[in-house]
Amino acid sequence: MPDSAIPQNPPNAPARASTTWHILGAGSMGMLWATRLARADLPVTLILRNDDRLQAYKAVQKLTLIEGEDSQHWPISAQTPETDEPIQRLLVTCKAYDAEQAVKQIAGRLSPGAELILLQNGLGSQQAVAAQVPHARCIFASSTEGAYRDGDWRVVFAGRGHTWLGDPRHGPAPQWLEELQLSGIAHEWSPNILSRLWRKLALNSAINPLTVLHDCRNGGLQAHDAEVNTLCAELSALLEHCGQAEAAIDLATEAHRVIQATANNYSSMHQDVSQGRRTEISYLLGYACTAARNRQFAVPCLQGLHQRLSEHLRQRGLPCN
Ligand code: NAD
Ligand code: KPL
Repeated sequence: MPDSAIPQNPPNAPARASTTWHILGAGSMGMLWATRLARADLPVTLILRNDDRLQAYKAVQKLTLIEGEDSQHWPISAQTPETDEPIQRLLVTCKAYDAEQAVKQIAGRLSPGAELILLQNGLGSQQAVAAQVPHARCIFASSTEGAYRDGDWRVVFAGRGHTWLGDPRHGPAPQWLEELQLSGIAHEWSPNILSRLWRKLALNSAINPLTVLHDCRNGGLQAHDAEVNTLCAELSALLEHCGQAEAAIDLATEAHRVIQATANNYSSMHQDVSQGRRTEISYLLGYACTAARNRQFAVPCLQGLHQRLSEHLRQRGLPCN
């Protein structure tokens, strides 16, 4: 498709009317989902922070999805949280530290039986959101896709991956998964999404903080094997203690595999710190340390790492929560 073309309905568009995908958080992941859903001719509406952001969007009125050499524009509708329109299906793509506040703003708009899909990394924010909307169904998601913004309203699809979705209350898989299929969003329904989220949290906690403190790419941790092993041993013991034994299986082996497979990459936390952005530390390493403290389970190395990282962030004027 040529650059600047605005694509028309594809032949595989679903015949029946679909529920609108409201997307709260038009950042990297929000735009990546919005453009692919729109590409499948599904109804999508962005919920932007405020009227300033809405006016800025109205000046362009489209999102751009960049995949390799290809760039496509999608004229997606947008509104503010204050808009008076009911929401049946909400994809939340804010950072973990913004999700609760963002959902609070639109909670009054949720229809009876509304569904929320929470795409935050780590743990803690999903539970906080779910507690705020007790009558809605909250589906948790864990994604290995990679995307970044290279300008306002522009997203680069940087790494193909997979998204696991699941219901922590073990409800059935929703019908709308077929819409993800139509949109080319690689996904799987996970019967134990908490285990998946814990596993990713553990890997991110063993790798990301060390890349920040050693100021290296993921591959640089090959010179710090012993430190990675010690952290993985504590994380595995903690996971087992928290009833997440499955997430603990061969954790160190997996951490070393990820370090090798992504050797040339900077971790997401390293990128956040080097660009002066707030990290999601409280929902990764911080969540693990709090879980240990609540259970009076000793994790001295994780706690030491948390303190060193918090100090490092403080020195750079970044929040350590
Ligand atoms: P991002 O910072 O690019 O996007 C977040 C967006 O939310 C921003 O546009 C921000 O303005 C918006 N926002 C914040 N508060 C809001 C509010 N009250 N109302 C409306 N919008 C609001 O973040 P991202 O990279 O898309 O990450 C989102 C989540 O997905 C994070 O938890 C991240 O860890 C996870 N994730 C990201 C990637 C990736 O490659 N980017 C991959 C996997 C998982
Ligand atoms: O997910 C990651 C991240 O950078 O956030 C990996 C590549 C697994 C490193 O922890």
